[in-house]
Amino acid sequence: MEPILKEIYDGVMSGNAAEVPVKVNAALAAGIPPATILNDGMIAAMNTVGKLFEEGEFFVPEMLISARAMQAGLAVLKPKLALADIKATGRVVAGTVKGDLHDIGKNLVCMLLEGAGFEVIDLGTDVAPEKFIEVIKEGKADLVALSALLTTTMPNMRATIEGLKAAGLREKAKVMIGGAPVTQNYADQIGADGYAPDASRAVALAKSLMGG
Ligand code: B12
Repeated sequence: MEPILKEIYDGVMSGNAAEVPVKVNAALAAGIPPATILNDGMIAAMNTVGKLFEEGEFFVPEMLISARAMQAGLAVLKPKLALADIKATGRVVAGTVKGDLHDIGKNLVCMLLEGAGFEVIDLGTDVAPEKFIEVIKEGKADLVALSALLTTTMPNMRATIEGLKAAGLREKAKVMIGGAPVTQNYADQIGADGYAPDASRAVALAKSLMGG
C-alpha cells in the first residue's frame, strides 16, 4: 500500500479528523485515484474498526470518532467522486431506515448518485416509513433508496415497502436497498426492486431501474 494511503487508513482508525482531510488532499495531489483513496484508505479502515468493535477492542466512542474522521475525508473527496461523464436522469429519495443512525454508506450512495446526475432528496437517518411515503405521494421522487446497517433495523425496509403498498403507491416508485447486512436474497424476500453491495454498483442499479 502507498504510504499516504496507509496514513489515511491510520488517520481514520485513530479518528484524526484534522489530519485525514490533509492527507486526502495530498493523495489527490499525488495522483492517486479518488476511488482508491476511498476504498483502500477509508472504507478499509472502517471495516477494521467494525472488526475491533466486534472483538471488544473498540467501543461506540471509538467508532464515532473514526466515523467523524472518515466524514471529514469524504468532504474533500466529494467533488472528485461527483465528476460525472454521462448524466442520468431520475429523482431519488434516500434515507437510513427508522431506528438506524449509520449514515456514511448512505451519504456515499447519495454523493455518487448526484455525481451521476440524479436529483437526490436525502431524508437523513432514522427515517420512518411515513416520511418516504409522503415524498412518493407528493410525486417528488421515482426511486426510493433505503439503507440499513443493523440486523435489527432491516425489517423497517420491509415496513417501508409494505407502507407504500398499503398507500397504493408501490407502482409509483422503484425501491432499492443496501447496507452491510443486506443481501440480494433479503431484497427478493421483501419485494424490493434491487440490491447493490456498494455505492458505485448502487448507481448502476439506479440507472437500470430508471430504464437507462
Ligand atoms: C461507524 C459505525 C457506527 C457509528 C455510525 C456513525 C455514522 N455517522 O454513520 C456509530 C458509533 C454511531 C455506530 C453506532 C452503533 N453501531 Co455501528 N458501526 C459502524 C461501523 C464501524 C462502520 C459503518 C460504516 O460507516 N461503514 C463504511 C460504509 C462506507 O459502508 P456501508 O455503510 O456498509 O455502506 C456501503 C454499502 O453497504 C452500500 N450501501 C449502504 N447503504 C446503501 C443503500 C442503498 C440503497 C444501496 C444500494 C447500497 C448501500 O454502499 C456503501 C458504500 O459502498 C460498522 C462496521 C461495519 N463494518 O459496517 C458498525 C456496525 C454496523 N455497528 C454495529 C452496532 C452493533 C452499533 C450499535 C448498536 C452499537 C451500540 N451498542 O450502541 C450502534 C447503533 C446506533 C443506531 N441506532 O444506529 C454493528 C451491527 C451489527 C449488526 N449486524 O446488526 C456493526 C456491524 C459493528 C460490528 N461488527 O459489530 N456505529
